[in-house]
Amino acid sequence: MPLALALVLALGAACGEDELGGSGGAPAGNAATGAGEGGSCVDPGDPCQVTFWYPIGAESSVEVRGDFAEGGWETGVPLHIDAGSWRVTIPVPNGATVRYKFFLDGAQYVPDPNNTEEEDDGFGSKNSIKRVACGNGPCEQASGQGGDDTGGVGAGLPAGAFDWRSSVMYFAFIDRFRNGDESNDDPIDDVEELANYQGGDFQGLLDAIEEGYFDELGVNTIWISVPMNNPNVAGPGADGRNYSAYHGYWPTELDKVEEHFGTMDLLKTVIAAAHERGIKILFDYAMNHVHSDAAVFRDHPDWFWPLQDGERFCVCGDGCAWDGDDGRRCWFRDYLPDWNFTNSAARAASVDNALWWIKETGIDGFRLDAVKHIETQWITDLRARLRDEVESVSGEKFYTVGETFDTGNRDLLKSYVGETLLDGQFDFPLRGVAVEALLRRSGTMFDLDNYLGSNDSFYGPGAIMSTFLGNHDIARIVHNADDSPWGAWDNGGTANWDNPPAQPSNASPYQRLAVGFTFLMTTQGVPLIYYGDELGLAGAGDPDNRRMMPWSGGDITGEMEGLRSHMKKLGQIRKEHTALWRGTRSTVWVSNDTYAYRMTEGPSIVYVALNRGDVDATVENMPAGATDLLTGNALTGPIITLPPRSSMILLESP
Ligand SMILES: [Ca+2]
Ligand SMILES: [Ca+2]
Ligand SMILES: [Ca+2]
Repeated sequence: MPLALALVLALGAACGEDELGGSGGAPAGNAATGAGEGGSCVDPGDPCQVTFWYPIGAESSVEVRGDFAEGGWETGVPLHIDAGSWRVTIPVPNGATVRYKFFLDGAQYVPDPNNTEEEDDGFGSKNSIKRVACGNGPCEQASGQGGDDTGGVGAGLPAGAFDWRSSVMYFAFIDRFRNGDESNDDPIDDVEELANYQGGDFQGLLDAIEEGYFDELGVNTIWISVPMNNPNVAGPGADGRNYSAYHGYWPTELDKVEEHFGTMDLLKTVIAAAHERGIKILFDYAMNHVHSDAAVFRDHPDWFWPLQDGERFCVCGDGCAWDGDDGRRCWFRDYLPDWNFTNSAARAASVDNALWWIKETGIDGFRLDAVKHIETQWITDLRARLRDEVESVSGEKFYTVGETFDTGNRDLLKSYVGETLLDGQFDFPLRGVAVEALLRRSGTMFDLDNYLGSNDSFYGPGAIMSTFLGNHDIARIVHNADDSPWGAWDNGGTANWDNPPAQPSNASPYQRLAVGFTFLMTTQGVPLIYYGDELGLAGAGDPDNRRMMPWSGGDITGEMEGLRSHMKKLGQIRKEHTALWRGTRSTVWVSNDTYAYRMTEGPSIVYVALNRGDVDATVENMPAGATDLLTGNALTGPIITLPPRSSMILLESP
C-alpha cells in the first residue's frame, strides 16, 4: 500500500481532498469516497488532504518542508516514488495558506517546479505557496440529496423552491440576438450600423424559447437587456463615434418598454413562455444613471449628482476617476445623469421602480449593472424590499447578480455580496485565471487548481457567483482560444471598427472553447453563456463583440456547430448530475496541460478530465472502468488518455 493511501485511510474520509498532481489517495471505488460516507462536505476543523508531487530526476530522496505543521521547516515529510513521481499526501488545515519547499538529498532546497505561485523567502530564494481549501460548504448546508435541498442558499426557503445553484444562464442581448419582427427595426439617423439598432427584439427571443433553443442547451435562466424605453437619439461615445441606445443602458421612460424590442404585453408573453418551460428570467437593471432626456431628471435634477463639481467637469475617466468616491458620482457620458443615492427620495424612487418591474412582469431576478458605481445603500434597500414584498409572496429566492468589472480585486467584489446585499457577482477574477490556463495555455493547470482552492469558498457560503468566459464588454472569447491567442482582457484596440477579426476557420479554437465550457459547466457557480459564444462567434471589443447572432445558412460553419453540439451535451449532463453544481470538487490529477477533478455529492461521483494541450496526454487516478458522458465511450482507468484539446466527463461503471 502506498504511503499516501495509508495516510488517507488512517485519517478517515471526513474531508474532501485538495491534491497537487494526483494522489493515489482515494482511487475510484475506494471505500474512502463510497456510499454511506455522507458526502464530502467539510466539517469546520477537519483538515484537507493535500498531495505534494515532485518529478523524478537524479535525486535519491525528496522531502517536503514548510509551515503546514509546527516544526515543518525543520522536520520534513518524505516523498515516495509512486505512479511515476515522488508523492506524499498530508493533512493540512482547511483554509490554510502553506509556504513550502522540496528538500533534495538532505542538502538542497528547491521551490515546487509545478507551482508558479511563489513569494520571496527572505533568503534570496522563493517559497512555493499552496492555498488549501476542501469542500464548498459546511456539512449542515451540503447535506441532503432530495429535490427539496436548498443547500443553505437563502436559508428558510420552502421545500421545492428553485435552487439557483442549478442555474445555467444565457445572456440574450436583445437587439443582436434574433429579429422576429422587422416592422420595429427603425435604426437611428446618423449612427453607423455597428452601433445602431440591428433589429433584434422580444419576438425573436419568444421564437427561440418556443422552438426549444434554450432547452436544448440546458439553459434554465435567460438574462435579457434592459427593457426600459431608451431615447431614439444618437450620443457620442468616448471614441467620438455616434452610438444609439441599442444596448438599453440609456433609460428615459423608466416604466415603459423599448419600442424597438416590442410592447409590455409581448414582454409578458415572453416571460410566461419561459416560465412554462421552467426557464427563469433576469432583467438587466440599469440603476446608475438615466439619459438626460428622462423626465425624472428634468423633474428632479436634485436627485442626480451635478456634472459640474466645483472646478471639475465630472465625467468618468475625464475629469473624475472611474473608481472610489469619484466613480460613484461621475457621469459615464455628459448626457447620462448619475443618480445620487445619498438622497433618500432619489433612492426610494429608484428602488420603487425596480420593485414595480418585478411586480408588473413576474421576473425572477436582476442582473445589476455597474455595481461599484452606485451607493451601496441602494442595494441594501432593494434587498430588504425583495425579502418583504417579493420573496415573502413567491416563496422563491429573487436572485441578484452584480457586475463589478474588476479582474483582480476579489475583496472589492466580495464587499457587495452577503445576506443584505447581492446573492453573487460575475466572477471576473476567476474568468481571467480560467482563460489563461484553459484557453491561452499560459502558465499551467497548477495555477488554475491553486486558484480554485482559494476561490471555492471565498465569497462566503451563501454566495452564488456567476462564472463566465465571455461577455458583452470584452472581445469575443474565441480569440482568447486562437492558436495565437489574444490577451485575456485585450479588446483589440481599433479592430472593433477598423479591422474586425474574421471567424477562425480552423478547428482548434473551437475545441479549446469546448474544453473551457466543460470546465465551466462542471464546477460550482452559475455558468453564463454570452449569446453567440456557443458558436464561438468572432468579434473584437465593443461594439464588434455584439454582432448579430447567426441563425442559419453559411454563417454557421461545421466547427461552430460542433461547439454548439458539445454545449448541448454539457447542458444536459449538468442537469442530470446535480453533483456537478452542488457537489464538492476535489482534484485528482494535475499536470502542466491536464487537469482532472471529481465532483462528489453523497454517493454520486462525477469525474472531469481536461487536456488543453495540442498532443495526447494522460490523466491518472481515474476509475478502473468508466463511461464518458460526452461520447458514450467506455474507458479503462486508472490512466486515461485524452486527445489534444479535449475533455471527458466520466461516470464510474457499476
Ligand atoms: Ca425587429
Ligand atoms: Ca425607444
Ligand atoms: Ca453613480
